[in-house]
Amino acid sequence: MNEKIVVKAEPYDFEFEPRATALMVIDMQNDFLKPGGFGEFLGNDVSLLRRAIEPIRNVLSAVRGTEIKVIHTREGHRPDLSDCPPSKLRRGRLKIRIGDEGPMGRVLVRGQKGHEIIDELKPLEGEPVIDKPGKGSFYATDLHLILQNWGIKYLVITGVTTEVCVHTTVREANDRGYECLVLEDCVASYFPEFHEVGIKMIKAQGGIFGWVSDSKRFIEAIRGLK
Ligand code: C5J
Repeated sequence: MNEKIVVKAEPYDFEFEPRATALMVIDMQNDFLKPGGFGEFLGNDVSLLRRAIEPIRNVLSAVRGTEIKVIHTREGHRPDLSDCPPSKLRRGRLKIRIGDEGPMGRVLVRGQKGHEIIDELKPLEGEPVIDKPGKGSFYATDLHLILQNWGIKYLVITGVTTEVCVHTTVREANDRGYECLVLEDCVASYFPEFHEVGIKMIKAQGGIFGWVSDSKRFIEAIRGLK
């Protein structure tokens, strides 16, 4: 469909072409959302992130079967940790660090249970999963290449955490020329106050990093695409 769809959003309506749009689901992994993972070892209450699961699930089922592409990311490292900066390994002086054995296998290591995307949001065949060593989804990954090959101009952003991997990705995407729409109820933080300010920062100054809407307004806008 060449026609543009309009979503009610802030700071003003977001217009996008479905065939040039990708839905990104960022880092919805056991390590961040389940007890006994990296998020908990950092000292966080991981239950705070669960509020995003149901809205993301609704958006995924609205988007699947339309021209809008779906792409997932996971934060984590090679088993030999050769892609993990020593600064990241040291940071926090944690008792259980990246690469150590935890209840869900080695923490934040690819191939381990903790690194997997949560059961509720498992990727379907044909939906690429980008493994990233950093917070930003573009850094040291082939995300930009895939999006360019698909002709993507617009990104609909969901996932965790609002002020860390979501924000870093939105900022990276913005500098690469993508128009980003963040769905407020589909992103979450261990710190509700950071979530609130993080969302405000995206849409301030005329949408300095992009637009903000929510799952209901987005789903309403794409009703009729299937
Ligand atoms: C964090 C992320 N918070 N996915 N990672 O360490 O936001």
